[in-house]
This record gives sequence, C-alpha cells and structure tokens, in this order.
Amino acid sequence: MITQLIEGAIGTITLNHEAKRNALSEALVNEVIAALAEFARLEVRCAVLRAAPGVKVWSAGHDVSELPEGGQDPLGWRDPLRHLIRELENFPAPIIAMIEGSVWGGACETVLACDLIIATPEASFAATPAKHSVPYNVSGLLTFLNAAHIHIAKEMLFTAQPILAGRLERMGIINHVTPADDIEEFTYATARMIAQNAPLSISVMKEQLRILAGAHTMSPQDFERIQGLRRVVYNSHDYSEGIRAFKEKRKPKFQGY
Ligand code: LCV
Repeated sequence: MITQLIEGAIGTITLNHEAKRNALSEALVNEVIAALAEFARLEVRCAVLRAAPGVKVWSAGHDVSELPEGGQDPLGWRDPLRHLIRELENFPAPIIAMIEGSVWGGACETVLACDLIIATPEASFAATPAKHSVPYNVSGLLTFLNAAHIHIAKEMLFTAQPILAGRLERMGIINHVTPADDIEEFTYATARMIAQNAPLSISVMKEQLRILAGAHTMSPQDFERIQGLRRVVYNSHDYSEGIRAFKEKRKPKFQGY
C-alpha cells in the first residue's frame, strides 16, 4: 500500500493504494508507521510523505468502512489516524508533505501535522467531519487550530468544502505552492537544505515546538464535558446515517439527532 526509499539522508514514503484512493486504513497506516520507524533507525534527516506522481487523490482520509459504530469513539486514542498523527509529530526529523491531488478528512489533519507542506496549485484540502457527522477529537481540532486562524479552521470544518492550495498558501498554512512539473525538485531541494543542517538541533527544536503547540490547559470538568458532547454525536442517528450513506454511495440525510 506504500513504497519507501532512502536516498542520502532523505527518506520518502509514497502512498500507493490507488484502488481505495489512499484511504488511511489501519493496514496502510501501519505500513507508514513501520516505514517511519525504519527511517528513525537509519537516522534519516528529513522525510517526504507523498502519493504517486500525478494522482488525482492524495488521500481520501480515514477509511470510512473502519469507523466503529455501537457507541465506540471513532477517533479514540487507538484509532489508526490518531496513531499516525502522533507518529508524525514524534518522528525525530522534519517531515515534508508533498501534495498533488485532493486531500480529504483525516488526511487533511495528517498533512497539517507534517512540518512543511508543499503543494501543486491544483491540490485541494477538505476537512470533512461535518460531512459524516463525526465528532472530531480534541487533539485533532488542535492540529487545525495550530495551523490555521480559528476563522479558517471553522470555515474548513463547518463547510467541509475543498479549499485550493493557493488560498491556504496566502494564509501561511501551506509553505509553498509549486507547479506539478517542479514540485519534486523543489521538495527535495528543501529536504536537502534541512538534511545538511545539524540534526540534533533540528530534532530538539521539532520536539520543543510540538510540546509548545500542545501546551493548553483544560480543566477535568471541561474535558469530561467535551467527551460527553462527543459521545452524543457518535451515538446519534446522524453518525450512523453518515456511515450508511457513504457505504450506499448517496448523500446523507441528517436529522439533527
Ligand atoms: C474508505 C474509500 C474512501 C474512504 N474510506 O473514487 O475527517 S473525518 O472526521 O471526516 C474522518 C472520519 C475522515 O477522514 O472521513 C473520510 C473523509 N473522506 C471523504 O469524505 C472522501 C470520501 N471519498 C470521496 O469523496 C471519493 O472517493 C473521492 C472524491 C476521494 C474520489 O472519488 P473517485 O470517484 O475518484 P471513488 O469514490 O469511486 O472511490 C474509489 C474507491 O475508494 C473507496 C470507495 O469506496 C471506492 O471503493 P469501491 O471501488 O470498493 O467502491 N474510498 C474512497 N474514499 N475515505 N474507502
């Protein structure tokens, strides 16, 4: 489902499950995590996370067919997407997300959790919890909030509409928008710049920034309130309808309960 390659001190992971539009299934996520572990063991100094050249869909996001029902939190600690986000954030070297094609749902957060984002002008990003009646989780929303102004995070999350890379670049959410013909050379030139610098310093700064970005106080009462509110959503008719509609390839009819 993926291919991996190390050239010099730069590791590349290519999402390669076109049949399911690189959906972040548990199996695909586990392959990415295993590749990251190998890169860390071999002291890769910069990693590139990409899809196959010229894809229409970079990743279709969380594998909807794996979303749990029956009152289980769809984005709990052990969820594959949550595991992937933590592994990207804890990887000891910078990860550049190189984006061609459309990015959906949890794959949006995956890209935002990388350290740099380089995209083609045609690339688009759609945050989709509201399209599936999924109650996104606290740390996941923080990923959006750390990357985008709250009004933009809300627009992405509430409209669930794709936003083009150029607009996100103008708001500083994407580092560079580069034509498809140049994106590989541009991305690897950036990776080489990083790889020639001091890896210890970069690794520690990445970890410091992770800790600082996540440093938010929340009272136990507030956390319990949030979890209770989220439970209402993933126990709702609308949550089941969202999954059913996806499987039946039709638009969901949300009733608000
Ligand atoms: C499983 C899939 C998927 C998929 N899962 O190709 O962020 S949250 O909270 O929403 C979180 C829960 C999340 O990330 O949810 C997923 C959000 N993703 C989406 O809403 C995008 C869903 N996919 C699509 O809208 C289309 O597949 C796109 C536009 C990505 C590509 O359309 P295209 O016509 O090129 P198909 O729809 O025909 O999909 C090809 C195969 O991939 C499966 C889909 O079920 C189909 O499988 P079959 O050939 O077995 O029918 N697939 C696509 N996305 N997220 N499976």
